[in-house]
Amino acid sequence: MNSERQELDAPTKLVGFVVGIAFLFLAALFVGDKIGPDAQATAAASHTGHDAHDETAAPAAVPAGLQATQDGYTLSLDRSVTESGPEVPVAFTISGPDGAALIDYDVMHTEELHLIVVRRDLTDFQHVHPTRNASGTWSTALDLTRPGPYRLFADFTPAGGENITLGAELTVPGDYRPQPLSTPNVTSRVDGYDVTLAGAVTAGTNSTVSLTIEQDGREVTDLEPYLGAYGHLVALRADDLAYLHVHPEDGPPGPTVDFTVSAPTAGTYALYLDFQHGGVVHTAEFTIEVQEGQA
Ligand SMILES: [Cu+2]
Repeated sequence: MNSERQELDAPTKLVGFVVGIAFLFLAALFVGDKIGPDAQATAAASHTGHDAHDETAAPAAVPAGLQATQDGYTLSLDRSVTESGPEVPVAFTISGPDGAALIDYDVMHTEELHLIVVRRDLTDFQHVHPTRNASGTWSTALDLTRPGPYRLFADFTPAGGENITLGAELTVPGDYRPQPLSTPNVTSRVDGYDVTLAGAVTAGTNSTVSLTIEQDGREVTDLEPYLGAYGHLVALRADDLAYLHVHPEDGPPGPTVDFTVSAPTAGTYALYLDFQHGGVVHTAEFTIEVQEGQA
């Protein structure tokens, strides 16, 4: 604009007048240009707000766990194919926006990073806490006895940042025979415990689910803290293994533990409840149908 303004310094009054008018016109255009995009942005923002209102808290972002790269962070496994076995070593890094392996994490649920592993057919769920070396490489051992594709979810919070869950696939070659997902259930038996699930989950909103734990017909009231709570719940969407964020609610050490679940869509989900009792972590598994939210 500066060069154009210099050209407007014409010598005669007439030309100066005409050019002055032209300058005002150009100035108006310039201001119009400045206002235009802002006005459009404002209109777009209010339009988005309108949609969000219509869909009642529909999440705007892609669900967690479906991407290996998100917000500048990348989960890189040291290999994408590995041998089978009960304790297969697995290593990975999380690189940050600067490309370097991330070494600064915020602790969340008593750990810097939670690694959730499940075979694609939602069996062989594992929840482990790898160890990190000084250069940012995480290492652990996984039970990959059965062949097939496994999804790994790294759930972490960069220091001072937002919680992220990145996903990557690790394949164990062999004769993969996917098991059908169990039909929806409200009771699950594991290691001599009976766990009962109560509460319906509705898409697009926060729902509370309550899990009640019994052993030999007696309510368990001496659950031990696990990851800073009396239970840890993971929910995965069956169609694509989208990873849901679930928050434990404060409460007594049993028999009932409550969680707040937010499912992005209706459909079938697998739930895995980790709880600790008698010094051992047990995992109860459920299949639930999430209901359509009210339009
Ligand atoms: Cu964990």
